[in-house]
Amino acid sequence: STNKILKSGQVFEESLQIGPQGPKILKVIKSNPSHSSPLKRYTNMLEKYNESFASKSYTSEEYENMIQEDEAYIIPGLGDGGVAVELDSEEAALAQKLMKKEAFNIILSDKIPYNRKTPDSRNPLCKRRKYDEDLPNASVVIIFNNEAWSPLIRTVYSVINGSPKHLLKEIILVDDKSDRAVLQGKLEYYIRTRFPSLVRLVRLPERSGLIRARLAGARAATGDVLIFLDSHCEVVEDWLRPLLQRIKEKRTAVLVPIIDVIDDQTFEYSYSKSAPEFFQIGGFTWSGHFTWFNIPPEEEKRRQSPVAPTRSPTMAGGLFAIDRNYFWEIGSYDEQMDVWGGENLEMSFRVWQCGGSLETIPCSRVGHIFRDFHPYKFPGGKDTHGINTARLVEVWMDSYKRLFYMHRPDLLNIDIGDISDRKELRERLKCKSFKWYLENIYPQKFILDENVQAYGRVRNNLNLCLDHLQRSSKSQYDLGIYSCHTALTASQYFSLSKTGELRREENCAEVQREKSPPYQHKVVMYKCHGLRGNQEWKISPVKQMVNQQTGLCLESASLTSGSDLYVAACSESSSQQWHWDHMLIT
Ligand code: UD2
Ligand code: MN
Repeated sequence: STNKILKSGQVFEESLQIGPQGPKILKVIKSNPSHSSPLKRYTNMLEKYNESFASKSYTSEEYENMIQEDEAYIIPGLGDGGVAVELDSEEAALAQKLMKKEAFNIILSDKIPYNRKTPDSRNPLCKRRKYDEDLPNASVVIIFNNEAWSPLIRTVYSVINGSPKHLLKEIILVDDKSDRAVLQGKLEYYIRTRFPSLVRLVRLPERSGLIRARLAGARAATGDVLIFLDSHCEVVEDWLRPLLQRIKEKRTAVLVPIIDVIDDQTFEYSYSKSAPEFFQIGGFTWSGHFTWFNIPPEEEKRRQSPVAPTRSPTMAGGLFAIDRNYFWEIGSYDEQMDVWGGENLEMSFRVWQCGGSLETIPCSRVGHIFRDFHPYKFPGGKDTHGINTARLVEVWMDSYKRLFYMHRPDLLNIDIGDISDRKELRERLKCKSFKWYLENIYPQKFILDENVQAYGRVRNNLNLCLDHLQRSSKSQYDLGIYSCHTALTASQYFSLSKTGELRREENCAEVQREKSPPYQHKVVMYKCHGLRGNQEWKISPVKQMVNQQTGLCLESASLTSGSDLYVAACSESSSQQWHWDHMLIT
């Protein structure tokens, strides 16, 4: 499914990102012997999963007992320092079943202390940074819909324990109308007894989606700076001051911490121990998804220090800091976006195009549990990511929307609601064009049909076209041929760049010799390296596509639709002649 956010290091569509992984320390954990039947609790939880959503109220005493019972499962010291934990086999099997409902290991989460210590994942240079005494204070807004108990409570403890008292004005929990029983009276009781005054709970009268939930949190907030977090995060030492310091210096800077990965199975707090300076910044795909990419050399140079604010074209969306007044001035959010998805690119484009900046603050780090699916419902089963994205594309991307709709022609015939308010906002703020954004903020972004020699379908005389054959979600895949589609669609859309790359958005065609007889030369799509060599191609006068390193020609040796593509010794055969839909340079 493309309906999820990937962790830095995962492959999205055609983009391959490799994040160095720290060593894994596994600790096998037995059930807590002091407790009567730990397995029974989770078997019950699994069997009565639906019942746990029925709301029912209890007395304070009963809530207190439930909380004490939760605490009896906690194993002191477990997962401390962010080490990975493995459950014993019976519990692990049960955890796998619960994983299908919760999208993370809830049994383990329940056993790990709410206030476990996170490792110091920061660049050592961060310890030498100095911050002003006098910084703006923060309201931390944590929104949730049916979040499991222990990750939510751990997020709250982590923020409280990890932030200087005088800088944390309040924590605002926004319940986006969860129907889980534990998030009703028990949560209210917990907040009242465990953190009175500091934590406020805002309940939404109807399911509003994360965008409107964050707006409700922002309206309730009173601090100088808004910091939004997902409901399954843990902060790292001194995460807050670097964000506040930068906003003090630049009011229009919207900031993101480095987002570390909390493993959904082992709860390992993972980051690169060998390269603490390594992190990635945000990009996007023309299909409208967020991606990660490495800091380009120009930005490395501009920022001067590896711990200085690092400009990022987009943000993942869940974790960011913004001056509270600036949040409203710059257009807060598109209130008509539903449930999940798209708001992060909308805010990213808007902030840049309307005069602000988006920056990663390397000394601020926060861990997040990346889940493989959403453990909550999408009302009406709507593709909210698609619809929300179409809304932002219409408002912010000008004519570049053509590239989005090429991927999503289905969205051209769907009601995306009224966008006139957002267009007015863009007028009022006198925002710059998307072309300006691409040229100045994201010049690395490959534009499929601009500054290229040719683009479109690449067709031979048998009406077979180059085609990714639906293999493009892999980081590396064999290129194929398929009957040409009647319209230009994503799977057959190729470009020949100015530097001779035969490419798609992120991946370039290169030649690899097979390891077994008959040792043919296969055409493989691989991450573009920009160094020409095996990825350089030229169109010959007789319309061959010649690989510059091997001198071999693109050849549809097998004539059937759906087969792989090879290069072979160049000949004048018609199987080596390729016609591009659009030739810009002849
Ligand atoms: C990422 C972001 C997320 C959001 C999303 C794009 C990170 C780490 N996370 O997806 O914050 O920007 O991309 O839209 O960058 N929630 C509600 N109501 C809903 C749905 C969700 O309150 O109807 C809450 C949910 O409980 C969670 C937060 O919104 O706290 C984000 O949801 P998610 O964790 O499912 O999103 P994620 O991390 O996959
Ligand atoms: Mn999340």
